[in-house]
Amino acid sequence: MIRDSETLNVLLDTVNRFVRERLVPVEAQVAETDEIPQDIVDDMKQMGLFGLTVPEQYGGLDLTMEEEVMVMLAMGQTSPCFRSLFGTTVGIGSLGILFDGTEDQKAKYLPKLATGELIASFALTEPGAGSDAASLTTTAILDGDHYVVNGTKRYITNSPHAGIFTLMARTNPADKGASGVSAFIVEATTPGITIGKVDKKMGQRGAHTADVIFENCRVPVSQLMGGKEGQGFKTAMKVLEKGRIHIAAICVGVAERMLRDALNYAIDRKQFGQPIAEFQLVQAMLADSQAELYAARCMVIDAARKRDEGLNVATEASCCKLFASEMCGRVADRAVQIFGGAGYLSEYGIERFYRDVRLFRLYEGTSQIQQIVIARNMVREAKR
Ligand code: COS
Repeated sequence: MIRDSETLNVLLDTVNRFVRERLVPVEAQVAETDEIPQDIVDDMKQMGLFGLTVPEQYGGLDLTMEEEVMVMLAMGQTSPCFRSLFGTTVGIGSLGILFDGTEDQKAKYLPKLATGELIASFALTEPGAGSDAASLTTTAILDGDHYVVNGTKRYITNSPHAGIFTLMARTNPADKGASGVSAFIVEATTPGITIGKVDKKMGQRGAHTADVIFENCRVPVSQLMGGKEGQGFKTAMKVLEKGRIHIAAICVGVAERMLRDALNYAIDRKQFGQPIAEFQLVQAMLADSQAELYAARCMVIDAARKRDEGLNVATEASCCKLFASEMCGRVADRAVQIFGGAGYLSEYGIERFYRDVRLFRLYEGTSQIQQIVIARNMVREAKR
């Protein structure tokens, strides 16, 4: 749902200009240094990018899903590490508070998240619990008016910068399943938290992940999400469901960028006396990419609209994430192929995108997890 297209267009114009004039020129530098320059971070805060999804009453822009998708399509036109910096704060790191937090928790944290004063991270994955998220073993044991948290969270995006963690931990160790898990808002300054070494990754340099280790970390009872135990897994699933549409939109945006770069290269590059864009085998790669991109774009917008209408989009969200992330990988591969030898050299940038987008098929649920969610929902629906 687009509430006011004029206001949205102003925002999109601003984001498009920011991407074109500020982000694209520093893509290579950020990849080289693994740091997003502070003035860019400050500009992102000022533009309200950290508060895209926070309700207006807490100082955010309160975008609908369709509006958020539009902004992500624009953000996708540059290296995905830039989106990642505010992505956990507008997405998986803060949505738990928005969906299931108490009024006090919302009032305390959402305004600071909206301005970017606090960065939020989502702490679900563990060394032994990835796709099987419900098997997590981090514990949070009630002791007076605190929970004592012990365990290690892995691959936690933005953890080195986080002000708060949305933490999923087992409050009932006797219950090994999803219903033994609770969600907490944990302030990063709480004693007993150590952030591990920043991970060396295949791509998305500038976006940082690390382990978060909790050792007898005493978290006040007031930080239990929604004041209710046993709801944490469901909170995580709801958060991830929305996050999957957001990621799918980014996949579409980045694929558009890669295809545009490949098309321009194919028009410029001459072999056998003519631009390689005139060769049908190259055209096949361009056309397949364009068709798949169009399909993914339509899917993402459709899912966003349905979510805005209040419909259950669990299946659609997984379809979008599955198709858009796999599409993005295929487009990246064809783009490198069209660039030929230049596609393998870092100075042309396309090999960086090729590495960057590989993550899309893995995080916020692998492609195989999306297939499982889709098929399970189909079977459940058919049995009804
Ligand atoms: N919205 C609300 N509730 C949901 C839900 C959703 N989208 N999906 C599941 N739930 C609920 C279920 O209804 C169930 O509740 P009841 O027991 O009351 O019926 C509960 O959550 C457990 O669900 P389920 O039985 O499906 O859990 P499983 O352990 O079988 O796990 C998968 C399901 C595999 C889908 C889940 O573990 C998953 O998504 N894994 C991937 C995790 C992930 O994306 N990690 C990325 C890390 S963050 S970058």
